[in-house]
Amino acid sequence: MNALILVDIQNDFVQGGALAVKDGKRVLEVANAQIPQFELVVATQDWHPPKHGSFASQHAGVEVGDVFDLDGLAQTAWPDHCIQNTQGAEFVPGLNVEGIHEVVQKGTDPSVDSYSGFFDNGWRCETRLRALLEQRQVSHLFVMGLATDYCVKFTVLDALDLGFQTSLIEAGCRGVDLQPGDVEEAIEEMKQAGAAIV
Ligand code: VGL
Ligand code: ZN
Repeated sequence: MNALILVDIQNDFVQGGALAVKDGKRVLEVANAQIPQFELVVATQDWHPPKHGSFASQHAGVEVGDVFDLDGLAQTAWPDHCIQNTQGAEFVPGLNVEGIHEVVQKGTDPSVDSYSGFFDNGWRCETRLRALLEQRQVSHLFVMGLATDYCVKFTVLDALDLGFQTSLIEAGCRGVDLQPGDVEEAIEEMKQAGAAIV
């Protein structure tokens, strides 16, 4: 059985959002075209408490884009984004939310960031994503969304690690490209790890 994983298609990651990804809204049409083709559609949501440790605003002298130590892990500092129950954390209007069967939220622990839909960045805690997929006997994942070089990449790498056959729907992804070339590198990394790029 196949499942579609929609990664973080949320207001803060598209035009006008706190951490807008260039052309982020372009993933909507791809998502809406794909959704009806899957028996199981799972959407992840970045879902931070207001004082999340990944926010530059929480650390004196740390600016957006800096890398600092957060509880023993190298952490990129982000603007405040995807705060629980705010408009920025909502799915982008126009996304076919009726076609989404399950929503998995991540990034709720203020002390650790969580790019992957499966685990936090320290692989300390797991979301319910794997259990949900195993319950439905899913073997093949099709992954798309925002952002290619962060949440999409880490979701794909964890999925492969967990033994899921994994395909990246490239046209349905857009990236941050904090450093130019990051997106290309992320796609290469997913490919090397065994993802099919479709
Ligand atoms: C993401 C940076 C911080 C993402 C989430 O969804 O790719 N990136 N939080
Ligand atoms: Zn985040």
